[in-house]
Amino acid sequence: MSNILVLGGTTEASALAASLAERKEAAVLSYAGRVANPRAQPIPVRIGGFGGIDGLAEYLRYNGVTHLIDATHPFASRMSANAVVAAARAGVAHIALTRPAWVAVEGDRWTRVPDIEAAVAALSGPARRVMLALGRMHVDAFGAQPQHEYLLRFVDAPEHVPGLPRHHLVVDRGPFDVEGDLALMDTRRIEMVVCKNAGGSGAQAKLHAARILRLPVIMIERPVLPARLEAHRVEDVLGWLAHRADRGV
Ligand code: 3Y8
Ligand code: NAP
Repeated sequence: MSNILVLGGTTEASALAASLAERKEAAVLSYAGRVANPRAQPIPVRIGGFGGIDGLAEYLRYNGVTHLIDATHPFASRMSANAVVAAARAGVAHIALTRPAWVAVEGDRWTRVPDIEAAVAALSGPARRVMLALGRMHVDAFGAQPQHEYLLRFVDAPEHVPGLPRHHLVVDRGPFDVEGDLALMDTRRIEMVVCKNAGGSGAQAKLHAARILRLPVIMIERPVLPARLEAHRVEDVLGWLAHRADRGV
């Protein structure tokens, strides 16, 4: 009998949770607790960190988890690294559900940078109107480039005013659509977009809009993740679960 833990926080994790609910699988979806009201799920939800690798390994053992499915965001690198080690330590089957990185297509004007610090450095130069589509966690780093007029987009209203001298804040959660992002970027007269290579469809609208508006994009590449079994589609994860069930593991 399977007992599944899904590490969530992405569109794909929610799609997987819906499939597991349809199949009446015993499954729990886990959120870190980063936002006030995470999306409701059709399976039980737990919220909060596990307490590092040891905490997750203990959670897996104590709850008799048989399968750990890491469906977190590609930039949730600490969670993903912990999941690989904790699953091995607890003897639990592990797979990651992750989306392929976006690739530039005809008309895209991307500058790839390895990390947030490099994205900050790439903003040296005269004041521009910059859409900082990175959420809340990394905003302060861009204080090193205070000359720009920033457009920020957070999931929740912040407790403190963001530390960028000139900014406009939009409080909105995705998934976003091209029409909405086009209107936002046009209205705010955006000249450049900074974003993470999140992959997937939920955050992709701004790239389509940037292509239409012929805007440059600073694309932050993904952090390196440990070697692990990966799937790009929910149906592949369901196949992996079925295959292991057939083998009685
Ligand atoms: C708490 C749980 C679903 C999942 C929806 C996806 C799509 C919409 C687009 C932009 C980019 C950004 C941000 C973004 C998107 C989906 C997905 C995705 C990007 C929720 C959610 C949680 C979070 C955490 C939040 C981060 C922030 C990042 C905003 C739920 C809504 C910028 C990532 O305030 C904070 O501390 C927010 C933190 C990590 C990155 C940051 O540095 O601020 N996501 N986002 C999860 C938890 O607690 O475990 O409410 O659904 C989930 C989603 N956000 O099921 O529909 O699949 O990626 N999330 C990025 O891609 O750069 C917004 O504005 O264009
Ligand atoms: P992270 O930096 O890799 O993880 C930091 C710590 O947060 C982890 O060590 C763990 O705490 C806790 N954590 C992270 N994800 C968790 C989960 N799903 N369930 C329980 N605990 C979790 O992670 P992050 O980048 O802050 O991402 C947090 C959440 O937001 C994840 O669900 C992720 O999928 C979602 N998200 C992140 C981004 C992004 O840009 N980073 C974008 C969209 C969605 P302990 O060590 O105590 O176990």
